[in-house]
Amino acid sequence: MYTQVGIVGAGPAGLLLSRLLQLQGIDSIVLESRSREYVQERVRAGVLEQNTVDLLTDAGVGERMRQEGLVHHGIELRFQRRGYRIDFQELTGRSITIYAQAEVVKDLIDVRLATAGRIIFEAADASVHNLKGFQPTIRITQNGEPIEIQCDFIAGCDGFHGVCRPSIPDGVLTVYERTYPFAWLGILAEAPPSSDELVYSYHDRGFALLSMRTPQLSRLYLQCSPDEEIENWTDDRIWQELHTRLACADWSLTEGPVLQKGIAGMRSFVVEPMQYGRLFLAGDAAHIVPPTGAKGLNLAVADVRILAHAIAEFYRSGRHDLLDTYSATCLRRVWKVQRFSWWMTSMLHRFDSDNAFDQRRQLGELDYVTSSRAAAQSLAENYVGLPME
Ligand code: RFL
Ligand code: PHB
Repeated sequence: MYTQVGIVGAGPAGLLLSRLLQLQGIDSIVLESRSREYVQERVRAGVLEQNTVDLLTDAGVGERMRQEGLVHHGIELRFQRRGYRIDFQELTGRSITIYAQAEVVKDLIDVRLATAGRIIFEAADASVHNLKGFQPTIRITQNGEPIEIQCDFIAGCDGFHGVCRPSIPDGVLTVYERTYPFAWLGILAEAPPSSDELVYSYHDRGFALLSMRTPQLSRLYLQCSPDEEIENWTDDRIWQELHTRLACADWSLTEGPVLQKGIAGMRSFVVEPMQYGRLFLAGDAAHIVPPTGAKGLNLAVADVRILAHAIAEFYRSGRHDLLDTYSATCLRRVWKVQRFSWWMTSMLHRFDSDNAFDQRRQLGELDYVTSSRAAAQSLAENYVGLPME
């Protein structure tokens, strides 16, 4: 089997890349280890930057997002039982859209399958070979049969636990990493969101976040210990803790049946460079941000936009300078987004190692961000998404 671009992973990065290439007349095959149902139901991100919304719209996958997505013009920062709004529209003229990652994935799969796109689900034992040669290959097993796919390029869009990044020989990549001494316990609840906009709350007992998916579905998070067992968190205990940490004057939290719950660890992670020979890493395969800035999905989208453009230019003109500079181009944005995600995380979470000074300093920072236009504008500019270069 031959394809111009072999794409490992049918997350947002791999699927969007496949769509952007198709629009340039470039053929690809997407190889995914999980089933279609699994990737379409996975509960993940929910916040789309305006850049992401614009790109999905331009790629012809914006229709349902425009109808069902919730456009938000700000967020609330809450501390010491008071809420302070950061008005994105006024500070930046831009907005964000709440639309679940699973819906983005569904829309992309639908459009690819409707346009003769090739996606192989439940592709087992993926491995990548001959990365420095002119024709790298991907091997998989499908229904017990081995398959080899010859490619001009391979896109490693297989997430943090994928096979592409570990296939790069030792000594090539430099890893930059920070783990955080806490995790997020997240729930999806059948309850109308208790606020029109997202609420990020700093509390003595730890961070809490109120988000949403639809006018009927709330998504809520609590900072917890990374070795916490989900079994120890009954629904009652979760709601109790949310009430405490989100408490605010003249406001109440609406409860509802918990449909899903889970715990996710937090890390900041980058590899440099994001390419090796004809293998290009994109999205979580190359970098992870803690979720506090809502950037992971948006950063994956920014990578594949640059990669699709570089590959298209190569086929159009034979020029490979954009491919050669792919990693450097992406990393400029990656590090700015890493800084923002780390900063939001540090400002809003309780660290066990913090002393009374650190807590006062955090409150000073929250007071500054919510009272200085310059500081609020900096948060807003990053949250809605830095301009695409
Ligand atoms: P994905 O989505 O992990 O997709 C990778 C795909 O590759 C497949 N795969 C393989 N396929 C074949 N062979 C193999 N050996 C394979 N190994 C893996 C996987 O099954 C999967 O389908 O990576 P991608 O495309 O780079 O997308 C990244 C985003 O998913 C991620 O950054 C975001 O979900 C992060 N994130 C958030 N990002 C935002 O922009 N806004 C948010 O509000 C936001 N909230 C979140 C988040 C991530 C969270 N968790 C669970 C980590 C909230 C949470 C709780
Ligand atoms: C979400 O809705 O899942 C969400 C929102 C904002 C974040 C992280 C996750 O910062």
